[in-house]
Amino acid sequence: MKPIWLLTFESYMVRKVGGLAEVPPRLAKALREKGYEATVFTPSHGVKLVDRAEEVYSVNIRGENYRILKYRINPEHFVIEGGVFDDENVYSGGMLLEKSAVFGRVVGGYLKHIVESGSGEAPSVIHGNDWHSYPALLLSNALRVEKELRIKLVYQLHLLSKMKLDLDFFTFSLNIGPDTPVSGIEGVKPFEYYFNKAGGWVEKLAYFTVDHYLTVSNGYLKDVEKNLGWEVAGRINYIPNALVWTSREVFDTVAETYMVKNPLDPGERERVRRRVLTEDMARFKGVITEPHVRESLKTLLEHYELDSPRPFHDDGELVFLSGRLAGQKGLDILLGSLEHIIVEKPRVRVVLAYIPVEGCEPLVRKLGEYHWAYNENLRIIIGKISLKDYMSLYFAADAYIVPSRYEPFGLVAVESLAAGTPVVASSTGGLKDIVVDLRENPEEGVGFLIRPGSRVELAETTVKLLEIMRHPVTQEKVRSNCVKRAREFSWEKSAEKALKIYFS
Ligand code: NHF
Repeated sequence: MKPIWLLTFESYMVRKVGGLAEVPPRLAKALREKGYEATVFTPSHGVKLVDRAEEVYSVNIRGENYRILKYRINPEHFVIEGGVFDDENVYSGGMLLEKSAVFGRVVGGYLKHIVESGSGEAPSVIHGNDWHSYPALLLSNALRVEKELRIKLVYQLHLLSKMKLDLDFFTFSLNIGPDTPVSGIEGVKPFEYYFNKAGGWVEKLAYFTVDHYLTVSNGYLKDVEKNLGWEVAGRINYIPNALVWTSREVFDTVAETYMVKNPLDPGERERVRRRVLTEDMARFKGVITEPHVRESLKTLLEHYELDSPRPFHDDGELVFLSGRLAGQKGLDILLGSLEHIIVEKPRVRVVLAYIPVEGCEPLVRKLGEYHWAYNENLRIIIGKISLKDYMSLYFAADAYIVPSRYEPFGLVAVESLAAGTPVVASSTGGLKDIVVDLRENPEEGVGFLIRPGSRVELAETTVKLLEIMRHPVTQEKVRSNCVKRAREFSWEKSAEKALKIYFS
């Protein structure tokens, strides 16, 4: 069987910023379990994996030497290192365009090399994720036309960026001339034709020039269609994301630290919560991995004393939130509803664990002000914490909140369900597919869906959920619903759907 290449700017096995890092490697692993030779291609972003690697290809681009290193991990990774990829910033620091172009040229160069030398097997499918992988798809497209190759090109959108690029970018950074023949929805045409049709908008250009255009949930698919325009209606498909961790993995990990015997037992949950809130919080110190972001936030974090979280004086109902520190995630909506929640539930403990991204300074300032004002009830962790501590927070929580303005999938929601913790989420994108509302389905409900942006609804439903969780019998029932619901999101199912799309 011919290989399947999955291209991504993030893999949790090399470098992770957000949810994207979880998806290609997990899909690749599930495809391998079905007997397909799936490989993840990703830049090193300055990371050196400890495993021994074999160099499969090297190329010189503008005086820099780039290498593809093959790592025999599961799933197999081809990590590209050298030149711009020695830089540790993934999306920040002004190198992104250059990184995306070089990624394209190395992957495209490697494809050409194996086709011409016959030294390896050309893939049957190249599946690019988000616009950073598009240059690689485009160069593969041009090569496919030139050499009459049989390769399916697949593009999966994880978050609309509306990124626009100049024709110069393609001409100078990718060596794709305006006349280069590429194939697309209207057949083989000069590149400039599709470029103009898309107005330089990469996500639209991708739509015109790949064989299958996908996103990550049924809910988000509708948003994408609306955004891209009438031509795309009914022609986009989706492969749902799935579990980052199983309930077993969370429960086993938590049991190691907190000696939990029955993970659904409300008494045991409360014991873990007390330990987490009143003792262990002290060591939940976040690490910021992108140097550019770390530098720009250093003084702000010190100023607002956000650099090391203090434990709470005593226990209380725990509401947990996490994610990237971006406007999309709606953190300001939660902050706006805090007063209301605290008035109703004075002992509530709200813990936020957020990964900062470029340009998040205004949000950090806002967080800093709330941190001072709501000292009794609020703790903020900025940066990454260990997986074990992250799982413990999910496990200890009585409610998890996803106040996103829009959300392609919302991996955090399934992470929470797998930990047995119910979710209050905005009714948007993938969250609509994940959360079963307790008001509509009391038997199988796992939380509440609310109008995106509504502070009042957010406060009211959070208070309501905390009330429900106060009663041990209902709490246990809701928690077991969450665990059951999480099982619906399996990579096995998603890999099956991917294969149907690839080979249809
Ligand atoms: O889960 C991976 C992730 C999604 O909703 C998430 C997002 C970016 O915003 O598909 O991509």
